Amino acid sequence: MSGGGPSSGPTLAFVSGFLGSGKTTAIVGLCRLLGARGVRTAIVTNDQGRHQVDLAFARAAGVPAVAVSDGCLCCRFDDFEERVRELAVAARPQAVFAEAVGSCTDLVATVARPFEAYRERHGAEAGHLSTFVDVRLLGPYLAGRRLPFADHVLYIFERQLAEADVIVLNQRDRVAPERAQAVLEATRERWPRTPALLASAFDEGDLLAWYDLITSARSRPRADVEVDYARYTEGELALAWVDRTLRLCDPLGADLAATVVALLEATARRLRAAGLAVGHLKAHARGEAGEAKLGLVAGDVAEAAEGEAIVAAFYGVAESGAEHDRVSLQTPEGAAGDSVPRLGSTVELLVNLRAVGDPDAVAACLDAAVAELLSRVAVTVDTVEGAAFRPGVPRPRHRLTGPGRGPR
Ligand SMILES: Nc1nc2c(ncn2[C@@H]2O[C@H](COP(=O)(O)OP(=O)(O)OP(=O)(O)O)[C@@H](O)[C@H]2O)c(=O)[nH]1
Ligand SMILES: [Mg+2]
Repeated sequence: MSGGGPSSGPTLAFVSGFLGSGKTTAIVGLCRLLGARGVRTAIVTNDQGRHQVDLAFARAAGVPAVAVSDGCLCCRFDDFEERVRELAVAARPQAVFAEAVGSCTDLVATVARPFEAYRERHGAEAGHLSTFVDVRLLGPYLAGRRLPFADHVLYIFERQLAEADVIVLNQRDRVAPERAQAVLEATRERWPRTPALLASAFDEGDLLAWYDLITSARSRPRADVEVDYARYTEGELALAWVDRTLRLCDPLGADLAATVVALLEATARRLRAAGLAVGHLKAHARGEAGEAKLGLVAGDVAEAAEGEAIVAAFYGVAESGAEHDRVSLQTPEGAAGDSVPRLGSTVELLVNLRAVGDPDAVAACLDAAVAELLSRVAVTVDTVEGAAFRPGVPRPRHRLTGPGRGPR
């Protein structure tokens, strides 16, 4: 990334990687670090839905952010360019991070190359494509163990890694160092031409090492990977997207943070019991006393599973599987650890739930968790809006392959 002077446009780093791998956490963390060092940054978030937890979280952290919504960057390429132009004027960033939807692949051909080719339209430089992956999922995947996703979903997971300029093995703080190192070595064996690093999205040194890699990695031809769109489409269609905005209120004025955590954990428990493997259950909660992002990802469930039982862990092995349903919390400043931040007694909760299965069945788990909550505590819950759908067939606006070189 050149860093861009006042007269040149920003450099744009593309960030892909499976649902819940830690893209937003790392990007927001890095933007805050760079901001403290005087580098102006901005973020483009992207989702198939309209109301994005990632956008809310980036803005809560004070990073200028815009969203490409209702489709992925490749299908909404013109909108993507427009948003980048808008950002360049509004925030004059030197570095922009564009996060792709976690179920997207083929980004080199359909996003990075077209972005390079149409530089004069938006004025930004195309940088590297970093692919994030949860080390807790990649380890078992490379070892040939079964993961609870259909083959076509795993196809997307694998293609994202195959086309990366840089692979970031994230969530390293969640596994023993020697295990993380073994996954790094297996990754280098599988994709020997691709620089790979272990990271925790909450570790400043790791984030700066990632930045260093994407700003200094030598130019190399962008990887031209084949993508079988029939399989890619099958993978997308196997997933469910459920978005919901809820307004919770405690009439006695009590803080609702623990209630929000309980609601999401009950949703996770019901998904498991229904055999619907979670990709990412994420939420942004904003109350009069504070805000937080809450989440549970596939890797958390895999981590909670013992030994070979990863698949079983996703499918209701134990009613008492509290470990499997533990939601983690983040404040705009960073990891919240075990402490639950105060939110207040009136909370707007935006839920983005991505799982494998039928959208109505996934939505029903959230509905049932709300009903369970209402039967237990005296809060009111109003649904402001909601949607349940499948991500849809990928139809890129452009697809460019060829001998073009990667970022300089
Ligand atoms: N301990 C730990 N938790 C992490 C790390 N990175 C992300 N998380 C947590 O993992 C969850 C998912 O992180 P996100 O940054 O939202 O993941 P994402 O890839 O942007 O997810 P999608 O946009 O839904 O695909 C959140 O609950 C984070 O707090 C990490 O390196 N270590
Ligand atoms: Mg994200």
